[in-house]
Amino acid sequence: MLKIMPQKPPTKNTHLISWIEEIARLCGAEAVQWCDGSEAERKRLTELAVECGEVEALDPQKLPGCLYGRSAAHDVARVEHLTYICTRDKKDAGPTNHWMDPREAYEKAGGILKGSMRGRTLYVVPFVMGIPGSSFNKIGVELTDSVYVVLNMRIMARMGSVALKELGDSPNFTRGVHSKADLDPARRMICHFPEDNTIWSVGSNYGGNVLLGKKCLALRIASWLGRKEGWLAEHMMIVGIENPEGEIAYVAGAFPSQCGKTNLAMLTPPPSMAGYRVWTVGDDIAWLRVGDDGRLWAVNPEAGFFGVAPGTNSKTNPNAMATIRRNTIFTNVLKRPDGTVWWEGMDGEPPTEGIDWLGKKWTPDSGTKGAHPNSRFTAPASQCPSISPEWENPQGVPISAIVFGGRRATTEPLVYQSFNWRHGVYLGATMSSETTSAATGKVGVVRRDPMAMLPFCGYHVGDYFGHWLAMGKKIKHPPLIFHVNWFRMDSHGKFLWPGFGENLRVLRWVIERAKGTAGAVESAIGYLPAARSIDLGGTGVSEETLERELLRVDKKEWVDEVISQSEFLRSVGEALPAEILEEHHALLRRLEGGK
Ligand code: GTP
Ligand code: SPV
Ligand code: MN
Repeated sequence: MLKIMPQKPPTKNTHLISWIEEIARLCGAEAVQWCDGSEAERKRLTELAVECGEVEALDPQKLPGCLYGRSAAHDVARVEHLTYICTRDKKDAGPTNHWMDPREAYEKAGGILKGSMRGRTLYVVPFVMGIPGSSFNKIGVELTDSVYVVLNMRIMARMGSVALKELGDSPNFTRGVHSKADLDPARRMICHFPEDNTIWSVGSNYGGNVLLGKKCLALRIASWLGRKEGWLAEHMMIVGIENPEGEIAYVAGAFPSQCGKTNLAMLTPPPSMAGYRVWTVGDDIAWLRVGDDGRLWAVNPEAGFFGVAPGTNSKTNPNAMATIRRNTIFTNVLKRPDGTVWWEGMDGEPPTEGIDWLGKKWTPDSGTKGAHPNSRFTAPASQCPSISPEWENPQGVPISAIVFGGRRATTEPLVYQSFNWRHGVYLGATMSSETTSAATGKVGVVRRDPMAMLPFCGYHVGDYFGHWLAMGKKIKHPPLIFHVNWFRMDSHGKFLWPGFGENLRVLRWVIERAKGTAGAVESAIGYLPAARSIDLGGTGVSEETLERELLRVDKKEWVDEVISQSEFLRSVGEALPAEILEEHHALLRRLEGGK
C-alpha cells in the first residue's frame, strides 16, 4: 500500500482504490481520508474546519449545528464561461456549451491539479444521487481538498458508507475530482467528460462549481446518461399539492437559477386556501422516468437544499426559515455580532452592525449589501416542515403537470397551457429569462434558457429537444405542460403578481386543468385561464388587472418574441428537430391570424 494511503481503504473496489491513488499522486496530497458520513466524522471535520479558518462556528444555542462560510470575493457563483463539456467530437457538446477537447482539458486541468494538494489532505467522498437501494440511482465519488465541500456534500447527498456499500466492486461510478488549487480565477475550470463519466473541477470553492453531485453529476452527466438510457435529468423542483378533499397532485417546475423553484416547492397556502397542503419533494433537480403505468414519475436525487438566502423570510418562505434553524451551513451572508446571520430581505430591521460577506465591518450606512445576492444556505431536506412523506420513495411521485417559467418583466403571461406535449416541448425549448447573480456575468439580461437547462445540459441542445419529443411518445399518460411568469411588471417596474404563497392559486388552476375541471380560453400562444377561473380573493389583484395585464397577450410583443426565438432556434443548427420549427411557424401563423 502507498504511503499516501495510510488508512486502510473501507472497500475492496480496486477500480476506486487505484483511481484514488492515481489522483492523490497527481495532486501531491499529503494524506488520504475516506469519509464514512458518520456523526463523529461530522464533529471532527467541523472542528478541523473551524480551527483552520475554513468556516466559522455560529451561536450553538440560537443556531445549533450551524456553520458560517465565506468564499473568495471573486468566487461567489457558477462560472458558465469556464464550464466545459469535453467530448471527443465537438458537435456532441452543441452550440450552447463551452467545449474543450478532452485531451487538452485533462492536460490543462491536470497541470493545475499537479501538486495542488501538497500539504493538504485529500478527502474521499463517496455519495449516492437518488434513493439508496433504487435501481435508478447513480453513484459518484468526489475527491476534494476542501473540508467545506465535504461538510456541504454530506448535507446535499447521501454520503459515505451507504454509497460504498451500494457501489460494491463495480467500476460504474462518476469520478469527480475537485481541488481549490490557488483559487485563481485565471486557473479555474469545471470540466465534464461524459464519455469517461468523469468531472474535474479546479480553482473554485463555490457551490455548483464544486459540489460535484449537484449540477455536474445530477444534471450535466445525468442528462447525457438520461438520453442514452431513456429518461430525463432536469433543473426542476417537485411539489405535491393536496386539495381539501385529500387528493394529492404532483407538479414539476423548471425555472432558471434564482427564479423561484425553492420558493414554489415550499410554498405556504394563502389564508383563503387554508384547506390546501403543500408537500415538498425537491427544490432544484428532478430525475424523470416513465412508469409501468404509463405516467411520468419524478425523484429528487438530492438530500438537501442549497437555497438562495436573500429575500427568504418568514412571510415569503416560512418552511425554509424553519428548515435552516439548525445543522445548516450559511455561505456569504452577513454575520451578526451575536453569532447569528442576516441577509437582505430577512425578517425585521437590518442589524446595526455586522461582518459582511467580504469579511468587512458593515453597518446599514455602508451603502453596500451585507450578504452577497447569491449567498446561500445548505440545509438537510429532512428538516423541512413541508417535506413530503414520499420524498424518499424510490419510485418517485407521479407528475400531473410540468410548468416552465422564467423571469420576464413583459410579454409572458402569468400562466398558459400548451396545446399538447409537442407544443409544450416548444414552450420549454424557447423559454427565456433575465439573468441573475447565480452565475457570474451581467444581471437582468433576457436570454433563451431552454427548459432552464442552458447551463446544465451535458450534450447537444438540439438532440436534447429531440429526446424530450421522443419521451413524449413513450409516455402513455403524459403530464400537461404549462408556462408561468411570476415576474411580470407594471409600467412603474412593480411586480403585478404578489407571488410566493399566492402562486398556489395558479398551481390550483394547473392541477384542475390536468383533472379536466377548470375552464380555459384558446389564444395564439396557448390556453389561458377562463374568466374567474383563478381565485383572486384576498390577493389585492383585481379581475381587471388579471385579464388586462397579467394575462395579456400583446401581439406586437409576441411578434418580437418570435423573432428573438428564431435567432436562438437558428443557432441550434441542423440538430433542431423539425417539430420544433413547425411549432414555431404555427405560432407565427396564429399570431398573424390575429387570434
Ligand atoms: P436556484 O437555487 O438558483 O436554482 O434558484 P431557485 O429557482 O430555487 O430560486 P428561489 O426560489 O431561491 O428564488 C430566487 C429569488 O426569487 C429569491 O430572491 C426569491 O425571493 C425570489 N422569488 C421567488 N419566488 C418569487 C415570486 O413568486 N415572486 C417574486 N417576485 N419573487 C420570487
Ligand atoms: C443554481 O445556480 O441553479 C443553483 C445553485 O441551484 S448552484 O448549485 O451553485 O448551481
Ligand atoms: Mn439551481
